[in-house]
Amino acid sequence: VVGGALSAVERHPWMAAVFSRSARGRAFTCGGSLISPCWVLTAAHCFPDGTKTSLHKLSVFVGKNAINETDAQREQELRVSQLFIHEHFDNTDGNYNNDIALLKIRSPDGRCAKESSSVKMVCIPEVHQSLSVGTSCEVTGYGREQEGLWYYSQYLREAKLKLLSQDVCSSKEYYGSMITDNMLCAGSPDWSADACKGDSGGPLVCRVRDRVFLFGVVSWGEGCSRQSRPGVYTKVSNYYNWILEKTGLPSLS
Ligand code: 4AZ
Repeated sequence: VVGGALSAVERHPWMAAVFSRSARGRAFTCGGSLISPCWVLTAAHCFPDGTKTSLHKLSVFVGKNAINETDAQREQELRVSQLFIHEHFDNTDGNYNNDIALLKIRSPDGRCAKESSSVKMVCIPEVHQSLSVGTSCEVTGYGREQEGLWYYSQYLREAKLKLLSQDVCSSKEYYGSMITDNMLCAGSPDWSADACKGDSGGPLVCRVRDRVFLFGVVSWGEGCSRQSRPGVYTKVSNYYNWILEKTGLPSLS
């Protein structure tokens, strides 16, 4: 996150961190959001091997503040038993259309995530529920604090962003035809804050009548905090029924 502030996982207790094991050890891969005790929503592009991804190489943490520190008091580590990548995820135009994936998580004792002050679920907006342009939302993540840095943030950070209109975001001064109806754009009016590399898969949340909803999944953008290049997010409300179908949950709001 660029231009934000230090957060605390208690402020965003649905925040998940996806790691993958490689020859070089365990590497932080993407953010995610806890939408039920057993399910984390993230981005499809976090899994370059697609449906061939080895699930036993993945692990998911919830309740985590620092990416390189263990906090046994707060964090929970979970295994991944299922991965659903959206059937129409498509990057042939370089715009990550349908950039959404679900991870089914399982604790070592065969249960799921346990709710606590640092671990809670976020609501999913209903189909095509949309907010007005200019609504203030928040993005969180462990990603870069500036575009040019090679390292990620050590700690969870947050930034306030405003929703942009589809018309502005798909204008030729912005991203043109790269923006589909499955995406939404959010930025700061002075371009000082944005998601950045490493924040992918993580949450863009907006408060509606005192409840917090996951409106976006960090997906892409040209650089970070560049003028007229806002962050692009998967529009989660379009996937309400897809999420119900894959998870078998009765409701999400
Ligand atoms: C990335 O590479 C990335 N400024 C994520 C978000 C944004 C840019 C890049 C948005 O993961």
